[in-house]
This record gives sequence, structure tokens and C-alpha cells, in this order.
Amino acid sequence: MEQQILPAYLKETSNLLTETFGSGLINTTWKVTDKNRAYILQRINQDVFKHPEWIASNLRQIAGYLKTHHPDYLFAEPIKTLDNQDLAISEEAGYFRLLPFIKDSHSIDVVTEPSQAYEAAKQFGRFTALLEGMKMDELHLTIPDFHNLTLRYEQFEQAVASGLPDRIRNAEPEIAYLQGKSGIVTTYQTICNNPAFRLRVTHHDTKISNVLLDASNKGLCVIDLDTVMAGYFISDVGDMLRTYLSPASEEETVLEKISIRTDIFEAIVKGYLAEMNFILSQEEKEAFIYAGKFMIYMQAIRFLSDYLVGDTYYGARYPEHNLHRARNQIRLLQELEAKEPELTEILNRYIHHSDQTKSI
Ligand code: ADP
Ligand code: GN1
Ligand code: MG
Repeated sequence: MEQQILPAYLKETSNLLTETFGSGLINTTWKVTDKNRAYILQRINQDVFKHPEWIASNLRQIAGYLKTHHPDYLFAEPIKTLDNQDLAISEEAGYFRLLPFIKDSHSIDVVTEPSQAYEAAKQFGRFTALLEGMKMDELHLTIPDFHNLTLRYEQFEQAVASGLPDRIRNAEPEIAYLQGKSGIVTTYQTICNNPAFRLRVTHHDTKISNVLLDASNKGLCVIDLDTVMAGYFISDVGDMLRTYLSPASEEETVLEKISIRTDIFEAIVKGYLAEMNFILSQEEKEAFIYAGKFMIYMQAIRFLSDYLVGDTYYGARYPEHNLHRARNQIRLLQELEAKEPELTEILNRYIHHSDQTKSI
């Protein structure tokens, strides 16, 4: 399938080899190579991204802004098809895009060192900071309400009310726990109504594999830009906290392996503020730890909702997979809350509180 799409982009394709690449749950990615060339080919999941051309339009606008205002930024801009289109469309296989494989770059899947968390947080902060002056009116919402926690909570309640009866029974403790934590949704609603929290160009998928590093492990740029759209910084910082703090990933089923690494937390604070310190308001900075709760909680209810309705979004390798993923996120939330006093002390060293008692 993927081989058949290459002639839309490249004249000579007979020697190109394709191998699946990356670990994403939504799109499919291949590395395409021959002796002299390397590309990344991606099939866009149209069940999730209803308008793939909106992604292409956003990337075009961002590429244009960066070329004018920050020409040194390394931006992995998609390659046009031979007939000058942003996407190649195949009737059977859907929408594809091709990117140049950034030379001498690599990504990692797990954070093992604070320096990796620092580099990634700096790259995600830099991306938003460089685009601070860009008008967002014409950026499409590629997944409307993607991180709208109010709506996600409603979808969760809907799944609890009308999901598969056996699964609802099976997940009773997790459902009750997450319903008991709905204060996290209320805080999100206060944030949405607080003018100190601004919408900016936000990545919305800040896992470590979405940062390219050079040979000496310095950050080069961010990739996987399908969900770049207007959003709150709590999405980006929150997903870094969610996916970097614990040595065990969201797939881990031995819950004792989930823990919070305070040195990694400090590295995320330092890296993100290295770029965003003068852009974020004081109130936003004070919501840094809340950001982690927001994203972990949202991921827990998304995994659990998917379990309850029959694994229609994330898919599952075995029947309880999404329930296990939800349990993993619940444990992570509990570990984060247990460490909150220690993390607040670290955060306060960087955000220069005038009022030490104030926090979300
Ligand atoms: P997904 O996470 O949906 O699988 P990504 O866009 O993150 O898709 O790509 C998967 C992996 O492919 C990345 O983690 C990275 O290692 C590699 N990759 C993606 N784009 C590029 C690029 N332009 N240059 C080099 N490597 C890339
Ligand atoms: C999905 O495809 P991937 O793995 O980059 C999801 C994220 C979740 C993540 C959980 C568009 O991202 O929101 O955090 O799975 N992306 C979409 O692993 O739903
Ligand atoms: Mg990715």
C-alpha cells in the first residue's frame, strides 16, 4: 500500500525500501530509504483527523511564518507531490504525506536522563515562543475540542451510562475514582474563564519521541505536527509531565514501577521556562503542576471511556488493554499528587513567587 503512493511524490522509486517506523497509536509512519535518500512517509488516520487538508494548511501557514520571522528554525516541512499538492490521496488507502528525513537526527522513546527532558521541554517551549507573534485566526482546529476536558468528561459520563455492561461492571472502582476527581475538570473551567491564561500555538502531543535530537543529543526541532493548533500551555507542559516523569510508560501494567522523578520535573521546568519565562503569566506558571494533573486525568478518562465503549479509538491488543492503560494513568496521578509538595518547592525556585501561598 505505502509503496504505491511513492510515485505521486518521486520520479524514481524502484530502489526505495519502506519500513514501519515510530510508535504512534493514530497515524502510520514509514521510513523510506535508498542509498542516497531518506524520507518519512505518513498515512493520516482519517477517523481521527476528519479534514487532513486542514493539517496541511496549518503546516503551510506555520512554515511561512517561520521562514519570514525565524529563518534559522529547522522545520520539517512536507514535500509537495509531483503535481504540487500537499497530500497524496489514494482511493483505497487514504491520505499520505512525505517529509524529508532530517539528516543525522534521531528520537528516543523513553526519558532516562534529565538532560533529555530539558532539551525536549526547551524545544516545545521554543516552538510556541517563536510563533508568539503569529495570528491564529486562520489556524484550523484539526481535532476540535481535542483537549477540552469539559467535553472529555461528558464523553466519559456518556460511556459510563451507555457502554458495554460487562465492562462497566468490571471497571467500577476506576469509574468511581475518576468521578471523585472531577474537581480537575472544574479547575480547567476556571482556567478557560481566566484572562491570565492565553491561547497560543500549542503542539498538543509533547511525548519525547516527537522531538528530534542531533548526534550529541541536543534538541533540533519538534515533529508530529498534526495537532498543532490554538491551545493552552497546560496541554504541552502537562503531556511532558505525563510522559517523562515516570520511568515506566503508559503501557506498564506493573503499577509499582510507576514513580515521579523529581530531577526530571526540575529539568522540564528549566527547559520550558528557558523559552517561555517572559511569555507566560505568573498565574500560568503557578499552574505548572496542575498541567500534569490535567493531562494525566484526561488520558485516564480517554483510555477508560475507550474501554467502556469497546476500544473504538485507541484499539487494544487484548480485551483489557485500555482498562490497564487507565489504571496506569490513575496510579500516575496518585503518585504526582503524593509528590506535589516537593514539586511545588522545586517550581517555586524558578517562578519567583511574590505570594508563596498561592497555587492552583
Ligand atoms: P507517530 O508518532 O504518529 O508515529 P511521528 O511523526 O512522530 O509519527 O514519526 C514517528 C518517528 O519517525 C519519530 O518519533 C521520529 O523518530 C521519526 N521522524 C518523524 N519525522 C521525521 C523527520 N522529518 N526526520 C527524521 N525523523 C523523523
Ligand atoms: C495518541 O498517536 P499518538 O500516540 O502520538 C493521541 C494522544 C494521546 C496518545 C496516548 C490524536 O497519540 O492524544 O496522548 O495517543 N493522539 C490523538 O498514547 O488522539
Ligand atoms: Mg510521534
